[in-house]
Amino acid sequence: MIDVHYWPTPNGWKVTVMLEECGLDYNIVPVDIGGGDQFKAGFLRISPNNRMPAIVDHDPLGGGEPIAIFESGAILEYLADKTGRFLSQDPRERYRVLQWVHWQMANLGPMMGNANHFKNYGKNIADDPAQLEYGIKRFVGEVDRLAGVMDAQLSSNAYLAGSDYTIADIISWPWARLMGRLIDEAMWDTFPDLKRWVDEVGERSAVDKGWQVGRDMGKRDLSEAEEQARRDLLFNQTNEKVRKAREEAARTAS
Ligand SMILES: N[C@@H](CCC(=O)N[C@@H](CS)C(=O)NCC(=O)O)C(=O)O
Repeated sequence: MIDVHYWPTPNGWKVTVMLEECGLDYNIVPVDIGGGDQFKAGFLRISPNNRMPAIVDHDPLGGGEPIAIFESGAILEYLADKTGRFLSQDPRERYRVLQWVHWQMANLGPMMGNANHFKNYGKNIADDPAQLEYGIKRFVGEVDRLAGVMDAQLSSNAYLAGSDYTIADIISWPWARLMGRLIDEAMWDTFPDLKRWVDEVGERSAVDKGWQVGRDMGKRDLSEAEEQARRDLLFNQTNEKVRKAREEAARTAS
């Protein structure tokens, strides 16, 4: 059995989609990131960067003690190696896939995360709209550039890393499907091959099942003050702020 430390966000969906694609049994361990679960000592032992997703495989590849892994790219690579699916062992094919996996981890995820931060939470993080302007321009511009990179690749390939569906697609789809919300929905006309791929991958039953896992976890009736407290916990983390959150998590656990 694999424990998945999870909250329903694009980075979390990558793992549930992969587990569904591979037909592996898993157990969801909720990490309420607005409530501070990512600062609890037990979670930090698995994921020292205080970010989910993370997994613990109790029946690990290679046998022996359970294996704990954080960072979604490493998790997908591990699950692919464990099942022999969606990542070839042939070096040429393997690195064709892994370069897109690393591309997603270093580009699409972080740029979309930052664009979302400035564009959708802007009014909560800065009083002066001018303060937000550069952040929006920079990061939405990067998302637009990355949409072009994907569209060009997908204009001559069925999938991101070539003719086969691989972990490069599984890791990129949960973010890519949300690009219209950051750029604007009309963008899909500018990037038709990206749109074709987003629709086609989204129609896979494992993908549909995986991204709906824990859909209601994040939905609660919260007051504006409670919403603000959750945002305060998540945004602008410094060492000092994380240290205090860790101490608070330890206090409430004991
Ligand atoms: N590179 C990491 C990113 C993970 C990440 O940013 N997770 C967010 C949710 S999508 C999180 O756990 N945030 C908690 C926090 O900011 O304290 C991965 O792909 O696993």
